[in-house]
Amino acid sequence: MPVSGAESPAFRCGHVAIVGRPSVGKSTLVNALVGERISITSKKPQTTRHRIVGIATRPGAQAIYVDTPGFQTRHHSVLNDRLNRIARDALADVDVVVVVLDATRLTEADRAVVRLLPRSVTAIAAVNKIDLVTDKAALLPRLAQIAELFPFVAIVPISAEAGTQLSHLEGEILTRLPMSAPLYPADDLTDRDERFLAAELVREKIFRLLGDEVPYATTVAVESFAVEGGLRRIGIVVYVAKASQRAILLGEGGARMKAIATRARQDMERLFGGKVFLEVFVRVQRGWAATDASLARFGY
Ligand SMILES: Nc1nc2c(ncn2[C@@H]2O[C@H](COP(=O)(O)OP(=O)(O)OP(=O)(O)O)[C@@H](O)[C@H]2O)c(=O)[nH]1
Ligand SMILES: [Mg+2]
Repeated sequence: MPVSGAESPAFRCGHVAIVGRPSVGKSTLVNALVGERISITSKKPQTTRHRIVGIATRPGAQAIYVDTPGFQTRHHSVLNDRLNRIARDALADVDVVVVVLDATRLTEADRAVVRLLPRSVTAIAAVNKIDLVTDKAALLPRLAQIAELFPFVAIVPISAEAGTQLSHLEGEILTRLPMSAPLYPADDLTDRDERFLAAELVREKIFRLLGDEVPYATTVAVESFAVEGGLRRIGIVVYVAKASQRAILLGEGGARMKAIATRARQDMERLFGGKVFLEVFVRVQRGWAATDASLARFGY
């Protein structure tokens, strides 16, 4: 139900799904549109594992962005199937879909994402990472190629990281939202609580600081979260699938884990606006990603 009704008759509000193949910059875009780092990002594909909402309230409009895991069809696992399902489900009941594409290359995975779109949906193509395109003339044929994929209502070249053309993209989105009172208070930035954000920040540092194997064998859970005045005491458990991964995560004399925890704590302090005392434990939990039932236990 709308939070406030009658005072702004011309208000627009609606849900905007952000979809695309892994690593195209969906979460970076959501963060840029919201103006706060609420969704974690990294160079590694499938960093995002949950549906997470970012809220941006402007004069006359509120966009509720639904960030999703990267949709991919190449690697099959119970977790990947789950991530694809989250991405697919996010397309239901939204007012606008933003398909994020990479200006430097269009792949079969991009086409697979576009095939998920119902024909009737209002879809905008955000062609991201234009800062990496040195030959701007190469952009035009790419945009023409994208126009062939789907009847997009707009195709907007952007750089989510550099902030290029984001207000243009936002304009295209907001004008297509239905007339409605805002669904969230104006200062809400996400639907997720601090516990979730804290766990995600630890997972982000693992994705950023480790190689290609361990992040995918890892999940994170909050064990304790207590607020004492301005101080938050947070205990987080990182689960890995094997003892060898635990050793890699800890690093020599625990140095790697220390770096992960320090960076995660600094980000938490900034995001929550207060001091954080963070403890991180690493436990081996064989098969945490093996079945739907065990994934559900870990919040997937
Ligand atoms: N050069 C450049 N890099 C970008 C841009 N946007 C995002 N990136 C980088 O691309 C990588 C992936 O970004 P994410 O936002 O995590 O991508 P994602 O689509 O959410 O990825 P998944 O959640 O794994 O599906 C990160 O290293 C970002 O810093 C951009 O506009 N330009
Ligand atoms: Mg993401």
